[in-house]
Formats: sequence, structure tokens, C-alpha cells
Amino acid sequence: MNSPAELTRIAAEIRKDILKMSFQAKASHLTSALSMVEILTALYFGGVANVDPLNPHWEDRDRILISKGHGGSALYATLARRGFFPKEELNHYYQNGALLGGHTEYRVPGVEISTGSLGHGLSIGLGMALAAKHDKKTHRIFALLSDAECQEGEIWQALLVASHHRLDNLVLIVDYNKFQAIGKIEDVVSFDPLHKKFEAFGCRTRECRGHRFSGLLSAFSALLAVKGQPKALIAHTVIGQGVSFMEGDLDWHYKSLSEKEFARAMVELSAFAKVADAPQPLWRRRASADTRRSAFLPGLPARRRVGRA
Ligand SMILES: Cc1ncc(C[n+]2csc(CCOP(=O)(O)OP(=O)(O)O)c2C)c(N)n1
Ligand SMILES: [Mg+2]
Repeated sequence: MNSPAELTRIAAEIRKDILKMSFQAKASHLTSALSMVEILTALYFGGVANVDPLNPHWEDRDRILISKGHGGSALYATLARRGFFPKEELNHYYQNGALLGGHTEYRVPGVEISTGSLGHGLSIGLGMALAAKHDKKTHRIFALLSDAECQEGEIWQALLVASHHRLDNLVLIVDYNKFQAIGKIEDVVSFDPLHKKFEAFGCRTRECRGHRFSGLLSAFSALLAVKGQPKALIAHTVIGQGVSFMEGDLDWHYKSLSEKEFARAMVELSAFAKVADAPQPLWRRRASADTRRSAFLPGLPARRRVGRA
């Protein structure tokens, strides 16, 4: 298993790949992809999920379902780095005839389901979890949802059934970045306290800071030990995490990068990746992303941040 320092370095490299892919393709949804990087890194590199890049259809693999398909660039950058397909494919992201489209697609090695229409990943995971129990299999199903997906009725229907069948092989993860396409969750349709709702629907629930490997890994480990209930992990994240001028800024949901913005973002992420190589893990030394930025990139303007990270 990778150390937290190594995971931090991998996450920084994944962020750089997301930026490069999206810049080349003039793609959007950057903030959505950047908020889920540590969650994906923990799943694929942190020893949480059992997958085999050389055998992506291995029958006993854990299933990782990315319900927020518009964050596909993050999944593709992660899968390429884990060895599911050549990294070269990232250079053709979102181009005509390419393997990698704008949203997640099943035909890509390592991608379990095609998504893009929000709200369906958990129900698909529910079916997989029921099938696994029926077949007496021990693999787990991880379904990563965006926070705004929790406004869809289908999520709560799926949880009713998961809880009725005591599906402890189903792990729901919410990338709780506090924003949706048209505003803050709390201004559009608030659902706080979310953990109480998951608990009321029969889930064993944990909350953690979604950009800290210490919290993510211990939350996964605690949840995976629970028997007889579906599990929910609420990961508090920040849209655009890692790029100072995108963090907490809703405009970046649809914007694509100019050459100047791309260069600036890459400088920030490269500095972060170097720092992550230092012997003392970064997440131990920094109380917040703000102090990290000011310590290593002095002179940048203050961030507009929302929520905990
Ligand atoms: C059913 C459905 N309605 C609308 C959209 C268009 N859409 C794309 S992203 C998005 C919302 C983004 O907010 P959130 O779901 O919280 O994801 P985030 O980008 O914050 O991770 C919407 C409404 C969609 N993809 N699917
Ligand atoms: Mg959101």
C-alpha cells in the first residue's frame, strides 16, 4: 500500500493530467473532477478497493462506480496512472474517434458503467450488490456520487432497498463539494444534516475531510468492517481543489482554461507535487489548504473557499 506522502504525490500528478487533458480538449467540468481526486486516489492507490488493471473484468474485483460521469477526466487520469490503459490515450481525451469521451463510458478499460445522466449510479450499484449476495461473492461495490445527486429521489429509493436487504457490500461515497451547476447546494435544495438522513435510511455513516488521506483511509477502513448495513461516507471536498483560482468558484463549472490559466495552474500543481515528496507528509504539516498555498506559493490572491476540505 502507498504511504500518505506517496498518495499525496499521486493525487498531484492526477490533477496535472486532468488539467492537461482538459486544456488540450478545451473541456469543462474541471472543478467537478478536481474535487474527487483524493477519493479516487484512496480507492485505486490506497489499498481500499481490490482491482487488477491487467484483468479489468476479473470476476471478484471490487466495483467502483462513478455516478458523477461529468467528472470523467478524473477517473480517466486515475485509471491511466493505475495502468488500465496507456497514458497516451489521455492526449486524445474528448476528441472525435478517441477512446475517452467527455463523460465516463463502459467501453474504457476499468470503467464499470456509463454515466452522465446524474442519479443512477447508486441504483446500478444496488443491483450489483444484490447479485453479489445472491452469488455468495465477497466483492464490494463503491458508488461515488456528487452531492447534488442526493437531491434525486432515486438515491433514497435505492437506499430503502439496500437497507431492507442489509447490503453491507454497498458503499456510497458522496463528494460533498457544496456546489451544483447553478449555485450552492444550500441555496438550491439543501439536505443538511445529510448524515442523519443516511442514518435514517439505514446506512452506517461516516464523515471525513475529502482531501486528507488520513481521514479518508480510516473512514473507509471503519465502514468496511461494519456488517449487516449499507455504508455511506460523506467526504467534505472543495470544488476545484488544488488550483487556487478555481477553488470555491462556481464559474469554473463550465469554463475551460486559457493558455495563461493552464500555465499558472500547472506551476501550482508542480510545486505541490514536489512538496509531497518531502519526508514529512504534507497533510500533517498543513492545517488547511490555505496555509499550504501561502507557504509554498506566496503572493497568490486569497482563495474563495467554501466548506471544510
Ligand atoms: C439528470 C441530469 N440533470 C442535469 C445534468 C446536467 N448537469 C451536469 S453536472 C450538474 C450538476 C453538478 O453538480 P453536482 O451534481 O453536485 O456535481 P459536482 O460538479 O459538484 O461534482 C448538472 C445539473 C445531468 N448531467 N444529469
Ligand atoms: Mg456538487
